[in-house]
Amino acid sequence: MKVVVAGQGYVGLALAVRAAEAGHRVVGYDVDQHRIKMLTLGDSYVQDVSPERLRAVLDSGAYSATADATELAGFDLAVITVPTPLRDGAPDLSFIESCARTLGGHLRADAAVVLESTSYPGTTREVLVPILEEASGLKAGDFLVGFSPERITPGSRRFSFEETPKLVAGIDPRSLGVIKGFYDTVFGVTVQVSSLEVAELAKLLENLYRFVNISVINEVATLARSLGVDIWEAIDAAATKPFGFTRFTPGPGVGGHCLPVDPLFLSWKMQEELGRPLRFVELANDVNNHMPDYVVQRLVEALHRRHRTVSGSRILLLGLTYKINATDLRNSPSTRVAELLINLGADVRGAEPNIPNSDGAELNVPLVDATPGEIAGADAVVLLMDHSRFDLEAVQENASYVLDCRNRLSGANVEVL
Ligand code: SAJ
Repeated sequence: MKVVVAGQGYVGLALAVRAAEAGHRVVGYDVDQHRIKMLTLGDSYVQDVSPERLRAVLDSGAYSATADATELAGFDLAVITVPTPLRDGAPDLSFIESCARTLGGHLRADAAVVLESTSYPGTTREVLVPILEEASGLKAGDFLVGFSPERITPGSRRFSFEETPKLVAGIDPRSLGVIKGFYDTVFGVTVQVSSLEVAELAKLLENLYRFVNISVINEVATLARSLGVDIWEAIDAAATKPFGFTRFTPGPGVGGHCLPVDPLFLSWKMQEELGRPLRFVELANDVNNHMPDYVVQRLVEALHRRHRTVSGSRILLLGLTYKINATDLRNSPSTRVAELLINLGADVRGAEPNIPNSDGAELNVPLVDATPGEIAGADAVVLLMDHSRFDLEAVQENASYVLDCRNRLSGANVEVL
């Protein structure tokens, strides 16, 4: 099929390259000219798409990248993989809307448009379809429409892109048939559901589940600490139960552009529909958002025991991106920890091997390498993200004090969160 993938970020590029490898003729469309320039040169900026794979589909002619919407003409199937951020707690669908207008201008009868971007139940039917109809002069049914949530886990070594089952929904049986037929050529397993809204809600359930359950563990971790009980051992013990329990671990907060964001789509829709908040999301948000404060509170206590104050102390933060081995800084709790410590007058430095030190400009802390000297020179080290690139032995040996938020270290100089 002639396939357009609109939005060439970590979701769209992975899908575009995979579809090209599966034999489709794919046009990767993005409004960001710099991205298109890099893609055309074969430079992949997406962790899970290697330059070799990108160059192979470029060379074969199966994939091309463009910012020129006229090159979208004649597509059989277009997938929308653009961001759906929140603006002051409300969904910002402007990227979907502008993309729909662009695609609608090239939408022909019997061609399909699939939304992959995460949003509240009803978005495809109530927002996307009317714009496509208006821009194309056609009616849904003349063209095909579907929703298929992305399930990419950046940097995951366990679950590959194509092996993760893919939910597929269509606005009508014909849409479902054609769209499922496309995804069957790209993914090992596709799972069809009976409506667009079921697929939209399923996606939000996946991340609501994680977000709330991580917040439960975070809150109980603060109690366990006060009781002098090792929460990490208690979690491992609970996890020996082979059913009915999923292992989540405490941390300095919940970052990224999925977990802290997706549940808020549901919260917003609940308020819209029923006039009251989705209380679990509000509570989980509050607990998770206060974990950076809890990290700082633990540091204040630890330094106090050493007759030091945070003010004037040198503190080395290990791991500034939002999760282990991630390269993304979005909503990272680490930057909140840094901000709180700087406000208390600490000399804060950050070690983040997953981003170039030059990217430190956008961060609020100077970036250093986690050398034995930097570790030994700090009054306190905080292990926030236990990236594989860190030499944890060197941390354990050289730090005078470590607050270990990931339970990876041991020793008299180590305290766990
Ligand atoms: N976190 C904890 N404790 C945990 C798990 C996570 O504190 O037990 C924190 C992480 O440090 C991070 C945040 O939560 O700051 C989010 O971590 P995550 O493991 O959920 O990773 P994400 O945000 O990349 O979530 C994605 C999601 N994938 C999609 O939305 C397609 C999620 O559904 C996946 O389950 C998750 O990856 C995954 O399993 O890696």
